[in-house]
Amino acid sequence: MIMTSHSEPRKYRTLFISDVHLGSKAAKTDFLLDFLREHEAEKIVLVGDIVDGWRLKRSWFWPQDCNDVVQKLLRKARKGTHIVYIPGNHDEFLRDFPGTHFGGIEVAERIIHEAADGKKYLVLHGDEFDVVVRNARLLAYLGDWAYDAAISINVVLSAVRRRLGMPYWSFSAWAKQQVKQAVNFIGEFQRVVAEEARRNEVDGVICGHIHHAVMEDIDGIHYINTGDWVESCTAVVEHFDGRFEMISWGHMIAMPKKVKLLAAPAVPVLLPEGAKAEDVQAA
Ligand SMILES: [Mn+2]
Repeated sequence: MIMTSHSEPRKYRTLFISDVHLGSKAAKTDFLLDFLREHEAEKIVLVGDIVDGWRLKRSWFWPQDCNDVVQKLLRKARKGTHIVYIPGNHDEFLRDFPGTHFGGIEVAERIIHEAADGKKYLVLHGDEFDVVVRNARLLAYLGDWAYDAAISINVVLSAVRRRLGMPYWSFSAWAKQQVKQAVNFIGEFQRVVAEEARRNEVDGVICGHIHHAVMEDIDGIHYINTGDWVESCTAVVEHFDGRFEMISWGHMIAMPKKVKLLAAPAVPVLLPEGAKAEDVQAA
């Protein structure tokens, strides 16, 4: 556990965290615990893949740190923090419970977040767009109905696979194996998600899933990806004036681990042999 001696935690209007992958050995729970101690917000949105259900299904790995993270969040909820949990594809077991609450934490498929400055943001995990990115050219040709159908089919297929006990087939995972195409994939994903925000007539979108933290303008849409707590240790905060900021917590703590962190690929297990992290990071 990391011991730090800061005074008061920093306060924000909203805090967005995704892709913690609790239950996977790669989860940087010590960093996250430290981060949660130092940061408070009126509202915390968990943007998916917080618990790695697939990993847990294969082999149970749940050290005390994982309980500490859950306890920390539940305690914050008890103390009045509004916490929303948007399930991702790794914690899709929660998708069967939209609208329910557990321990004061609300489960929702996606939400519209209204920032302090009145701007609206669509918040979702983002895995439903894997299929759209994969078939981008075909869907553009076929039009809107095919786009909607592709997303619905993907949702139904993954539900069927789940019932059969099969792991979710993730296009992003597959795409990252094709290292040369990974750069294209990230760009395509961002474009498709921004397009979904436009369809919802909002100013921006906040998502996770591809473990690529970034805040940028994509054709007039404010695209925010919260990154992950497997490698980059990033979170996005909304200040009380509606301004968003990316916080990179891995770089905030000076410790030997940092060197390893910077050198590790975004999703180490997904890289083919001989591939270098830089190949993926090049985007
Ligand atoms: Mn995901």
